[in-house]
Amino acid sequence: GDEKLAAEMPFNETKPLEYGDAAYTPHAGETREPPTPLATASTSTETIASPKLGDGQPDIGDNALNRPLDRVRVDDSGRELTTNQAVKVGDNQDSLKASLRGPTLMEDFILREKITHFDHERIPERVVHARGSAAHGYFESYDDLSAITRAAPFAASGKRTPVFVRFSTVAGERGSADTVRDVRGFAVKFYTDEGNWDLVGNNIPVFFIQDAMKFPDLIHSVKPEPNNGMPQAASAHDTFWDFASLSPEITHMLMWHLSDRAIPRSYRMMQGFGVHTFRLVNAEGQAVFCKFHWSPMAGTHSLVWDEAARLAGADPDYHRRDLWEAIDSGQFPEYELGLQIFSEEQAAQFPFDILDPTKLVPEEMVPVRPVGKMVLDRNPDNFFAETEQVAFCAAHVVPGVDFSNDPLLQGRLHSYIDTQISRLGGANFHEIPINTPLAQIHNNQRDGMHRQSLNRGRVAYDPNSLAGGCPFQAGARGFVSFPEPVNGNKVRGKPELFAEHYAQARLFWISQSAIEQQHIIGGFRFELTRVQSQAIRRRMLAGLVNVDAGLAAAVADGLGMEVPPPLPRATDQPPYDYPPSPSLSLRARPGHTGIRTLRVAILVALGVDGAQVRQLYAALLDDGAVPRLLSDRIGALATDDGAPLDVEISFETGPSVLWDGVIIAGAVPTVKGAPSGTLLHNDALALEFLKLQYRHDKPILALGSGAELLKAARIPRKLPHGVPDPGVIVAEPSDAAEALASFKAVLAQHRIYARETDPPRV
Ligand code: HDD
Repeated sequence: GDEKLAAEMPFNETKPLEYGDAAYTPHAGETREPPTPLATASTSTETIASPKLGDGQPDIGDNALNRPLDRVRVDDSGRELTTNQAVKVGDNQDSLKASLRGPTLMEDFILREKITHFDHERIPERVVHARGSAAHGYFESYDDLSAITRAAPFAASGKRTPVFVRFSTVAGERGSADTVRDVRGFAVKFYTDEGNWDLVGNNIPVFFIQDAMKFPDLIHSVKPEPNNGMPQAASAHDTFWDFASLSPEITHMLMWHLSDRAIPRSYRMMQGFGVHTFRLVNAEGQAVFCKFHWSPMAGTHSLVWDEAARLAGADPDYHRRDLWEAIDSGQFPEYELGLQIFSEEQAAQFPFDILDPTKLVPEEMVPVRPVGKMVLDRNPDNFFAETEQVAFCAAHVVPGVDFSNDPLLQGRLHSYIDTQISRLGGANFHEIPINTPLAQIHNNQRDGMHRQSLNRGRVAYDPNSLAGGCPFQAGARGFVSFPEPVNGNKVRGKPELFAEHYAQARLFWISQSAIEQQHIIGGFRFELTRVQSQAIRRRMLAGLVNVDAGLAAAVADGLGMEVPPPLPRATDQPPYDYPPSPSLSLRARPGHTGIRTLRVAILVALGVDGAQVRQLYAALLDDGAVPRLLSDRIGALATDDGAPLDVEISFETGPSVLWDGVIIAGAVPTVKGAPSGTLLHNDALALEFLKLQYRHDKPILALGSGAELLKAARIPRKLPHGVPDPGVIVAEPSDAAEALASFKAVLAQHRIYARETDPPRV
């Protein structure tokens, strides 16, 4: 009966059911065809003919929330100042007083409005990931993946879905430095045709803990200690390592956290991972397991620790600026999305549990299939409105993507929405423009703080007849949870394979290059040196013995300690012996962008060869690099050919850590007043600049008399084991073109790690 009725009498046209007694009650999972084809957000306009709402043709199909962000953009150019009630303000300098030297009047609503608004400008920062930077862009699917998933972004080859991406550090407060040692957040909001999908990941594919129950403890341990609020944005303190040394499940994550992954060169040069095992579901309801991988086209590159620490002072906004400038200059960051897809049966064979977020699926076991690319091509208009107010929620999925029972993920499904309510001041945070889906929102949720939408009509309940049953259930067109059978007793506990904590930590360790291993040892040494409690250091070393005896010995040596006996293992099962996985090394992804966006300092001074500097500068620009002229002070610099050079940055404002490579220009001592021979050799800042370029493994090109400055800075031309350093290039001005080519080749590799000794030579 109901179905026949629906077919004959379309909803929303005449509302035939409104006064009848055939009130329609949808059943769980029931689906009906909509009366008119589902139109897209931008074109749909439904006519409402109910006499109760008048006979106009309101645009009710066009959800005001979904119009482009233009509707909330404000441009003040050419406009007069107003209050928030749009009353024009004549004087924005002086408050209203009872005579010039008298008290300010309570009546001054303009002053009070301005101050009141100011008093409330801040919202609580995120409890984790407070410090972040974001950009708009799109995701483009390479293929039609509908055989695997019905998720809208993968529906067709070449299909584009808008995205907003926020990168972040975890532990630091909103104003903390970008380059601290930390995990980086990699959160992507896909505005799909079928609603918002948030893939809230990190730049490391595993996590510290196995169960959401422990998240508050983990975070309390790493955040500044609660008695004195120190240290800021650092894990190198007793409470974190106390927690770590008592939670052996953390071991695999620690190997990544102490590696160069935790000090990326740029948000543009790090991977991203969904971490958990997810499910992809196709239109037939068939499901596979999936791990999400983002890989940067610019390759994976990192800072070195000494550099990262100095950068925190030289430019606390280093990563934020890098992202902004790259997009601003049209060098759009790109990442390829890859999927590791596997079946229940495969999962059952793995030597680890796929529900355990401290384990990864080695690429040798399941290859990563590239399925699309993401391009970030637009900076936000307003940091607060977009980057700060964007609300990612691990529970935001669309039809075609589903969860697994990973107990960490399950807890996240609750936490994110909950935190937004306190952070963004109420349940309507989905109406903040940056959070609003492009797809239509239609439901019977109403009211609450800061409600924006003007839901029409008197019906805000379901089932109803007065609104013709609208909005009605979408049934199979809607989100249908994968019907995984569940059986068993309620328990608090873990599956047995969760108790094995070291095999994949060891896998990571043996997959690193020698220099990467040295950096991990250095990371442990630094952090544990900061730890004051001997007992914590000892417990930590005891855990490392279970990863690798050599690692434990090297860290113990750095701390002046004996290697303790190994920490007892939590399971009697022998750990699985993984072969090395080369893809776990940062070296596995050198990138395809050459020297684009890399920053090159050209050191100049009075007496420099002007024509040559101009040539070098132009050649680097041509390749998309960012050359800048540096000297002891800025401004015009006379040169031999009469045309002055414009020195852009001084050593004190542009210290070495801000540059990926350096060129020392040669002198031509024909300029009046110029010193003959070596330039800048009396400037300690210039010498320090070169030493740090060397210590941080960056390429150095010295032309002509520039070689003298290298000598003055005592830069060795040979690597520690005696062969020539490919990144210290010295050439006569006549060979400048060839030398520049060698310099660019080394620069594209970023660093000459073979230079490193412990302690450093320079
Ligand atoms: Fe989380 C923010 C990533 C575990 C609770 N998380 C947050 C952000 C990222 C991640 C990238 C910042 C989003 C943004 O830019 O706004 N979190 C992860 C990953 C995890 C993880 C990859 C493990 C695989 N998180 C995790 C757990 C819990 C939370 C287990 C709680 C049980 N995370 C939150 C939060 C935050 C958050 C408290 C703080 C601010 C926010 O959500 O919006 O809900």
